[in-house]
Amino acid sequence: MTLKRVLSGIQPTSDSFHLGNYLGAVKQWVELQDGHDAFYCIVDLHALTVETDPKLMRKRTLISAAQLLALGISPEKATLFVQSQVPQHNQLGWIMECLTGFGEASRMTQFKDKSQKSGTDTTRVGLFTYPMLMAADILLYQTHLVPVGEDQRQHIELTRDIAERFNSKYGKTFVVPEGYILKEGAKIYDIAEPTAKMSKSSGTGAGLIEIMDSPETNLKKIKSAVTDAGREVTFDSVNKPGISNLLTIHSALSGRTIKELENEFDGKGYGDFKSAVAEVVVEYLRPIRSKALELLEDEAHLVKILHEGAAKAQAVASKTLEGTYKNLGLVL
Ligand code: AQP
Repeated sequence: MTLKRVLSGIQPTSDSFHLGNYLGAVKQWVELQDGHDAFYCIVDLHALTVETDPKLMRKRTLISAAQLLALGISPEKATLFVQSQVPQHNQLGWIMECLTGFGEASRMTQFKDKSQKSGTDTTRVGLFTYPMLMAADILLYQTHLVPVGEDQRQHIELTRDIAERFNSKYGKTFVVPEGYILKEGAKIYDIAEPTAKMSKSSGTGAGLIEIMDSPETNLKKIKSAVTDAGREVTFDSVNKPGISNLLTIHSALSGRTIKELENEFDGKGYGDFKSAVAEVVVEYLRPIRSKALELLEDEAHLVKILHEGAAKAQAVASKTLEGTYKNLGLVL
């Protein structure tokens, strides 16, 4: 039986992943590497859509690899690689751009939000075409499942539309992928501003729980998390977004249901609850951070894992690209 293929990517745009990246995406990556043929990619070309510093780019790519391994991605089970080391991504990316309508691309809310924030003078064309490169990332691997957070749903829909359009116009070339988006925990909110997505590029930093931050820093941030009116620890995302977000985080990391947590904290105040969340988060992240720091001490080993992953990825990607060129009538 051939295993279903899984693909997902993460940008090396920060010195640390945050809890939203982990709970919305990477935790599922780890689970899906068993029983699936998984490809996980550090999408450095996507990171170039905003201002970058070459020194930071290298450092953050390696930090990303170290964190993914520390979080449980195994190079024996999954193919872990860097996007720019597989040139077929750019090559198929162009084809995807030529298949996407300008109006269709203009409807992408992530582009609208980000470009509105930074203004047209500093917004790059690459940010606009980012979803088409993402479609290429996915379709190159004949992917069945794409584990991502809720914020990527629209990009997955676009990928499906492009794949279906290509297949019906030029003959069956791509598997039409499905998003793998959790019902609960697919969107983790900023703990200082719980109506906004936890994100590296927005917010003050006070609401961002980072995997590579020290236990002391994370403890402090969670104890200062914004809560809501009232004192009942109950899940109500409309009236109690702060407490609901903390319940989601606790539940995802401790494996206990929201109902169990509501019962445990029945009659106790927000202070006790926040202390419990802080302890769960800090103890969960402590060994992961240590492991990532240890892996970073041997850069050559990290680079070797990534090179081996890129070779495996290229073998699959080159086949799809060849089929795509052939179906488009390009002379091979
Ligand atoms: N807050 C979140 N909740 C759930 N999932 C999230 N993801 C990101 N934020 C949340 C998921 O993480 C994966 C990697 O995404 P990325 O590499 O695109 O990271 P990002 O979008 O750069 O992370 P940020 O913090 O959201 O950065 P900004 O806002 O600066 O672009 C994806 O599967 C994503 O869904």
